[in-house]
Amino acid sequence: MYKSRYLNEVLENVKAKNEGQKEFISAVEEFFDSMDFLVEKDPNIEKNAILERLVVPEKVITFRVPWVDDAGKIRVNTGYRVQFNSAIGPYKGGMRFDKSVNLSILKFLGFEQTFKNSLTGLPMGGGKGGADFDPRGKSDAEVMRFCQSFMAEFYRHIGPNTDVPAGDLGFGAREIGYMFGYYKKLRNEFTGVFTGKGISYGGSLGRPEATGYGLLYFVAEMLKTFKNDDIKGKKVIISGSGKVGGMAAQKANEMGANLVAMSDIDGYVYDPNGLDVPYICEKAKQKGMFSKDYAKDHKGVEWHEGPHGMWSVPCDIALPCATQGEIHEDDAKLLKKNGCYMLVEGANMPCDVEAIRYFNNNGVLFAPGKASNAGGVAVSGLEMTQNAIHLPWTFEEVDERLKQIMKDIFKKCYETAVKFGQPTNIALGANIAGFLKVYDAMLAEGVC
Ligand code: 2IT
Repeated sequence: MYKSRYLNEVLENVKAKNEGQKEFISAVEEFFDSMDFLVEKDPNIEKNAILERLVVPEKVITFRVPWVDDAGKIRVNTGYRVQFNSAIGPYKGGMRFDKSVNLSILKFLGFEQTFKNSLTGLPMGGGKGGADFDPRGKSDAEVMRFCQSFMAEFYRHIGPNTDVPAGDLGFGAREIGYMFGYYKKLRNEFTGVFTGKGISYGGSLGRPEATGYGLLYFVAEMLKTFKNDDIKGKKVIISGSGKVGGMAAQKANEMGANLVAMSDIDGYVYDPNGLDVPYICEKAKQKGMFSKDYAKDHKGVEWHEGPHGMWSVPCDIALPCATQGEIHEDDAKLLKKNGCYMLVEGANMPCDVEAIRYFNNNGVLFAPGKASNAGGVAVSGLEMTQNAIHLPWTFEEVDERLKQIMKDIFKKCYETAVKFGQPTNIALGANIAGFLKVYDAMLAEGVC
């Protein structure tokens, strides 16, 4: 229950209209926790039905994706794009290829993306898409045929000033290349309609590193502001050995952190003396997985089955970088009990709403992905700029801009949290600061 009658009414309606969509409802609830500090102070939000409009995607596109596998068998998947909000710029956000993909997950991600993109300060609206297609174990030819069939419908709905997709889980450089190539053919034009592209055809240096590096730049700001400290020697744990986790491990190591535990899909490894980070980064890059090999190749380090047990490991700072819904209230309690005083999200909503409430009420500094993992989409925005001016920037130039953007995002969140009398509540700061820009644009643009 919220203090505000308006919020309770809108949430009830969201629940009734989105029955069974638990990820989406949970994202709205988390956002409304923060809105409860704002809506009664500003009656224009209700008067203009801003929240009722914000919780409904502007457009949802669903389509059939038929394709032929290597054995000649015809297969069918479902393709999606949720074009959530375009008040401040063209729809922008990643594509996810995974068996678990459904409308609830994509709506939750698109909703989050709207505020994340707003926080970057760049002109990007929110969107998310993908398919219930698992590229793992598929040949390159199968993935290409799938991507081309997907694009045969998708090309109608995207464009550099309409909707600019990018990667997410299961959707990397290979998928982006095939999609971009087919878009170019169908449209007969070479435009920056995807970000995360290869360098040879318009990609940005620093994009693969951006989410993980940006996360650590954000952690540095948190430590400086709240603890007058830095990450040197701090015990850090990271979940997920994908693009985000791998790059986060690399940057944490470079900044002098002591990475004591890390997980992949199979399990996790823990070494209180610190893990061999170059080994992990190399293995993760080659195979996506590292933990079983790590335990074989490093004497005295045990492999633990299943990634979830890692939240019981003593640490100072936890960086969940795998996927949504990894950390529940019980895990949050265990983390706190074992000394964790800061949790910064690298994935999108790895903590559920109860875990977030627990952190905020129990003195564990918490930062939500929509602020702390915004480095990826921020550098996507920089890729769009480079495409528009037809000029590539150096890695150093991009990295410097990324650092500044992450500092600015933290500052916006922190100053907003302070303004609302909750100086350590970065989730509140992120939600309100991200919201205010979108709200302002929606008011200016009228009812549309
Ligand atoms: O969750 C995210 O911010 C992304 N998957 C990146 C989106 C993008 O457009 O680069």
